[in-house]
Amino acid sequence: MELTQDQLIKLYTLMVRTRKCDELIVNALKSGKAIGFFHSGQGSEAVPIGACTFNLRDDDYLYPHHRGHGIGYMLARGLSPKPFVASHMGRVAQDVEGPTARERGIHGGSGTIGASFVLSAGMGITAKKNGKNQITACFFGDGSANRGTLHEAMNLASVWKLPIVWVCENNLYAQYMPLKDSMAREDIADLASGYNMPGVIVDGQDVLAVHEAVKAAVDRARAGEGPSLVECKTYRYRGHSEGGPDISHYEPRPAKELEEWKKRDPIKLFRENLLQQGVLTDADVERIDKEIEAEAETLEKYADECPIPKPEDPSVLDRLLYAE
Ligand SMILES: Cc1ncc(C[n+]2csc(CCOP(=O)(O)OP(=O)(O)O)c2C)c(N)n1
Ligand SMILES: [Mg+2]
Repeated sequence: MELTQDQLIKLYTLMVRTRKCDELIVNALKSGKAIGFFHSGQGSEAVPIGACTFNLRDDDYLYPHHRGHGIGYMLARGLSPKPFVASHMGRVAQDVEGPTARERGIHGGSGTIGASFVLSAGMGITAKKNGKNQITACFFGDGSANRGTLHEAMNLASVWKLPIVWVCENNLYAQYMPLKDSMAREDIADLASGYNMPGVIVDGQDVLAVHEAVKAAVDRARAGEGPSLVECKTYRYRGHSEGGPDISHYEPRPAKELEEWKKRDPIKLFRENLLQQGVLTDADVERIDKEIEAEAETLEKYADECPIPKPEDPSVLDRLLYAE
């Protein structure tokens, strides 16, 4: 099914919102307002937005990738960004409208990368047993693909024809390690043949290409034909985490590489496409930017007023994550 004009505009708007929320946290860390760490996802917004916005049902299960601390997935699933912003400021979100993460099948980001492979296999079994044609979508990075848990989970999923869509956000680095120095093959999609499932490579800067590739994998899983692997080739603009070095091994990451990838920025590419097709006008682009800028300002003020959690409150973790 072709996407409607409204759906195309929604994809564009969600990518811009994802970028803005990410920038908000980066800036808040710099000014000392936010606490803790942050793994920016700037540059790879097309992956969560293209994959999740129109392909998943509300009752599907989802394990997000850690870039942007999952904000793209949350927005694509219709969640409010309030808990995301408040929790990065060390505060507990108040008056949140809309569904919770758990209500939209988001079963967590774990600090242990690669844990989600086996958890997804478990939720794949649940989805199959439920008999309601649900699927499980599992997002992971190129570095995580070197975990042994990938083998256990992908093998079992294939043998039992579990309704799982594996999506790799390949940004060419795992922390400070370039993929070319840590993996025997160049393409993660090649792993699929070892587990007797389809594996495709997609341009991760092209939101429509991501949407289409993941749609085919979701359709296959819902039809009971088993799992598939989609590898999205993308890049991250910022270092591994804020405040840390932006290096490849012990050298700064090549400036030329970043420059080349920025020419194919996913938001810029899609904006140009929509302007060319007449789906958006320059005035629309400006209006969307202004609306999202205003939303970010409101979110920041809102977070300032949210309470700092008390350690004796037993539900504090749940409320920080807004899981319940
Ligand atoms: C099991 C485990 N090993 C190491 C880490 C530390 N760590 C956190 S993110 C990361 C890099 C992951 O790389 P990749 O999967 O490519 O995702 P990216 O950060 O590039 O998006 C590492 C090594 C961890 N959190 N868990
Ligand atoms: Mg990576």
